[in-house]
Amino acid sequence: RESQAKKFIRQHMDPDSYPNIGSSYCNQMMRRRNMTKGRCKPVNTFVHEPLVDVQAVCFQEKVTCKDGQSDCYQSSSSMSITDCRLTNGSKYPNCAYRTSQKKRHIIVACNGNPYVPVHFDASV
Ligand code: CPA
Repeated sequence: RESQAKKFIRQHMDPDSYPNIGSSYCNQMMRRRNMTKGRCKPVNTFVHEPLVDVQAVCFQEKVTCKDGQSDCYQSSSSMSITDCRLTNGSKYPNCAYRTSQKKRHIIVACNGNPYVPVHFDASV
């Protein structure tokens, strides 16, 4: 079965496509990365930075996660991200997303040994 660390990479890492991101980026990427199977995942963030820089966030500022757990970390630098949000009228299996590019600090939850990102909590 897919590990939590691999799942984070599949769902949230896209270091290479930036800055060539068009308005259909989320429609294509949400499907290509298997987040439109069974249901349309409502919100998902892709990070356009090297994997090592995202993994390093696990050793940066510790913050409380949205669910109250204490294993979240906020990046010290702002990072290039793309925020994908399901549009209001979108109906499964036709998952339609709005694509917005941003520079934000990311907040991820980390777990395991090695201690790596397993969940994307928020961008601020
Ligand atoms: P994911 O990273 O796969 O919040 C729900 C999903 O929406 C979440 O999925 C991330 C995504 N999202 C996003 N960008 C946003 C807001 C939301 O991409 N701006 O979560 C992976 C797994 O982690 C899930 O099975 C739940 C689990 N999880 C939730 N909180 C956790 C925590 N504090 N520590 C460890 N695992 C946690």
